[in-house]
Amino acid sequence: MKLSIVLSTQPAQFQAATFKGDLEVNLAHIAALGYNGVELAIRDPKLIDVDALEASANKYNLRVPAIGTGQAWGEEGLSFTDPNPQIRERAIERIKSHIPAASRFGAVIIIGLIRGIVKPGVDSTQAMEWLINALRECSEAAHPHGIRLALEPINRYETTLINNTAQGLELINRVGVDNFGLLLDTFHMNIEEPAIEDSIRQCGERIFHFHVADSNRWHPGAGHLDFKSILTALDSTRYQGWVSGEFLPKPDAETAAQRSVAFLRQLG
Ligand code: LER
Ligand code: MN
Repeated sequence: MKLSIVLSTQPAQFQAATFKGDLEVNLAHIAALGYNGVELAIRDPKLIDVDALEASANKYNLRVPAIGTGQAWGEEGLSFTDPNPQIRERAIERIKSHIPAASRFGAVIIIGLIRGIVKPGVDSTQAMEWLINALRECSEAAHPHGIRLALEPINRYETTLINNTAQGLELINRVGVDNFGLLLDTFHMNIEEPAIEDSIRQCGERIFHFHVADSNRWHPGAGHLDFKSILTALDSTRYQGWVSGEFLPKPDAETAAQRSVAFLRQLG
């Protein structure tokens, strides 16, 4: 099992990015704990020195399987479904601007909260149309670089657009491009899916990335999810990607990361 963990490259409010702060120190800790990679949360690639980042990741022998983009929503309010066309356009350009770094690392680009919510006064059919067009445009721009986009179904308390895998699969059909798939997150699945394992099997080869957190969003092993059964279902889809920890830094980031890697590795 290839294990990674979320690391924020810039200050952010999002609480479940386990590691924040000094990048080099965090990379050293993550590698020492036995992780194989880091999922980088990047608000704006313009603020990042990709060469330096690549050199640091290489120094600690860490891969970068995915790039998280949600901070552009959390910190700047960019979204694919904002009623203001300029904000929608900036969100599309922001996602396209991740393509060079994603190509460098061979990383999946994550579409989380930057998809937005159905804002008051916006018709939900219209919001869905904006979303589909934006996803198609970004996926088509990423395609020649061999880069894939993964939309994450996110629970109802955080967004009103695409909460579960059934909606995610319908969206895939409507976007209609091969390099667009899903990121499944066990925390959100525990809230929204009738049966987590069935949903994983239904998504099959369209699972492009996978987040793990327990039912309470602490590290795996701290809540009541059955990770043995969940990972067996993931394996049955012939998933070749990464299992990426995205959980609260509780009781603290290092302890959580250490307990997660120990717990997941003993599951086999
Ligand atoms: C991001 O991966 C995520 O899971 C969301 O909860 C972001 O708020
Ligand atoms: Mn997630």
